[in-house]
Amino acid sequence: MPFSIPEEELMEPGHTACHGCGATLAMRYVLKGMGEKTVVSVPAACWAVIPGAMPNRTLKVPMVYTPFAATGAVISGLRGSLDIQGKSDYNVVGFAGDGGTADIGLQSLSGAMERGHNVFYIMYDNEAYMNTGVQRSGSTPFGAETTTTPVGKERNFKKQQKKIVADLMIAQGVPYVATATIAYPEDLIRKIGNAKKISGPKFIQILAPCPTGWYYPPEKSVEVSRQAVQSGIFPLFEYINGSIKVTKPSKPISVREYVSGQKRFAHLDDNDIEKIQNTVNKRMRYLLSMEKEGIFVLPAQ
Ligand SMILES: Cc1ncc(C[n+]2csc(CCOP(=O)(O)OP(=O)(O)O)c2C)c(N)n1
Repeated sequence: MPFSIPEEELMEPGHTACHGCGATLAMRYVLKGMGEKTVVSVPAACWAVIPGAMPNRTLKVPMVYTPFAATGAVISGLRGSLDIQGKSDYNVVGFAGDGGTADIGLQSLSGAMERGHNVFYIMYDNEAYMNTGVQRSGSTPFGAETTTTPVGKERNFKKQQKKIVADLMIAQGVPYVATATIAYPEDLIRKIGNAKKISGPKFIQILAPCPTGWYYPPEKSVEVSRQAVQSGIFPLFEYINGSIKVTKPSKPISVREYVSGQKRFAHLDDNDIEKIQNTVNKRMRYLLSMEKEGIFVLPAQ
């Protein structure tokens, strides 16, 4: 069946984000996929300030602000209260940054998913704590410079690998897990549509490039996001109940090309880039083997 992007906009102009903010497009596309019967919960993050102050608000749907660590708990409660009110047709969406997901909110997220609530958790992944000034998170990739991993003479860039929260969600039995990015809106919105068909917890990780923290020109956000997919740095996949479908890059590029446009990687030498390329190749091979073999996990329920 032909797929078309819904015309209705649930995000209005006038937000307070930086120029070129990938996270604003992520929210816009997520809401297009969700529709107006949606309640969003946002923890401390860029998106806590992006909608602006009352009475000026960017979003046409209700939004609940939560403490940094609490998104999973709050969406569990929202689901329960809407169901009691007979509003089970409303989508409950947690929309949190990578710091609020991979680090401080992980226990709350994991608990909500384990309890099996019928909720969506969207991790918008700009790969650092951007709202407070580009500090490293568990989701910052190996090699990146941040304000807490300043390169200097010691080459003190981030030495740990990116924590892949989507894999953690699969491992704990979440029935729907996908990755998406703002360069491919049809893919993103289609995945929201597929997730809506599943009753239970759903987790989608959206790469949302950040010109302010990745140090590239703001007009390049969509291009950088596309390069992340085409280089294999951020593979797109959709996992439903044991089966995973991986999108093979249509016009593959090298890791070198991806990192060369972002100043957060400017210090990397040939060895570092080769190390990242090897990791990317191995990860893609792993995902493709999972696509072939299927993934066995104990179902959550
Ligand atoms: C318990 C607690 N610790 C620290 C903060 C300060 N704080 C507010 S937003 C933020 C960064 C959020 O980073 P992330 O979740 O990655 O979202 P982003 O800002 O990148 O959108 C931090 C550290 C806070 N609000 N609450």
